[in-house]
Amino acid sequence: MSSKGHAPDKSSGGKQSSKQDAGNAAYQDKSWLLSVYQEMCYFRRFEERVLQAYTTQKFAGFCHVHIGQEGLCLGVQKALRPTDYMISGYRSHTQAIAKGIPGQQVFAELFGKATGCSKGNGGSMHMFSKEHRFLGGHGIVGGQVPLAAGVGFAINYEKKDDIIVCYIGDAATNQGQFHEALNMAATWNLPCLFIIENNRYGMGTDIKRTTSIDHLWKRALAFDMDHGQVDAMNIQKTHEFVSNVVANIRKTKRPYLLDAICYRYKGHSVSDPGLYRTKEEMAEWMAKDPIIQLGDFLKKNKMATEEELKALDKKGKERARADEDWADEQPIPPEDQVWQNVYAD
Ligand SMILES: Cc1ncc(C[n+]2csc(CCOP(=O)(O)OP(=O)(O)O)c2C)c(N)n1
Ligand SMILES: [Mg+2]
Repeated sequence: MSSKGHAPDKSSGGKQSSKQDAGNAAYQDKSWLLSVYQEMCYFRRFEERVLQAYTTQKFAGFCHVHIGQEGLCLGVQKALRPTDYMISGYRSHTQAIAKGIPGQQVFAELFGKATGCSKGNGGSMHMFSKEHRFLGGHGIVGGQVPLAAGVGFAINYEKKDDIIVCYIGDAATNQGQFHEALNMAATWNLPCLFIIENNRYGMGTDIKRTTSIDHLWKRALAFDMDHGQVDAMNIQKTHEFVSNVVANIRKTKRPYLLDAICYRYKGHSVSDPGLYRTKEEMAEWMAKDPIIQLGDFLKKNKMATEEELKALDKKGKERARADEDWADEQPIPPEDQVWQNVYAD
């Protein structure tokens, strides 16, 4: 693993470069691959149900789905220990599930139910679970980055060998607090893995119109921080790469900035039809779909047939439906909950 990072397509000025190919046999284990295939299908079906529930007015407010970015979500999670922390932005339903929060509780949270993971107080943008060390769900763009640095500081203070993964949007890297927090993390050697979910758009604006650099890993150069770039449409590459990064952070305690190249298929939120993108661009990215890529790999290597893959997808679909059905039956919070956690006792 490089000490100062790499970029597969261009030298970053780092000391060494590290490989990105899915060459390690551990990541070609059949049962592991089939299980992550099924989980990615479940995440996709879950988000499709969320969209459907929103458009049929089962809930309201903000709602941002993660469809297309499943490979990153799962590839990262599989590289972590349960005691590691995670913090994210508002596009985090399936990240919360990956971190261990039951999908039923995420659906119940969307519906504002008492048994939602934030007791129905948070909604789509504020999934949270202390138990599962998922520290939000944050609606303020970039707001999670200084919080992640704080958690990194606490991990070191308590002499633990956990790490914190902090997801950030590409547009969020233009926020001042992103730069302040990365500077602190690098200066104090905090065990933070900052992952840029580089889907190339901030709402409807192409990154090229807002950002002066061509590769977002270059943000790390200003802080002399370890960094790299990964093809996050491919779960095998992502998992192998992130596993190495995580092991390195645990060993060195140095933070890392990962530029994860991905794409969101839907608009920014439920109210955005995404018309600023061409059909050709969409088709180009959908051809690299993480679920299709892994399915093709499984078929090519005779690990699964088309029928077996369909059956795994069906299971994912049923699981998502069961989550929603469960959430439908849950009670709404008691009226006096509205005053809880507002003022100090
Ligand atoms: C401080 C702040 N400024 C602006 C907004 C409005 N806003 C919400 S999402 C967003 C774009 C963020 O894009 P990106 O960071 O790339 O994340 P993505 O939605 O692509 O996952 C903006 C400008 C906000 N929520 N907070
Ligand atoms: Mg973005």
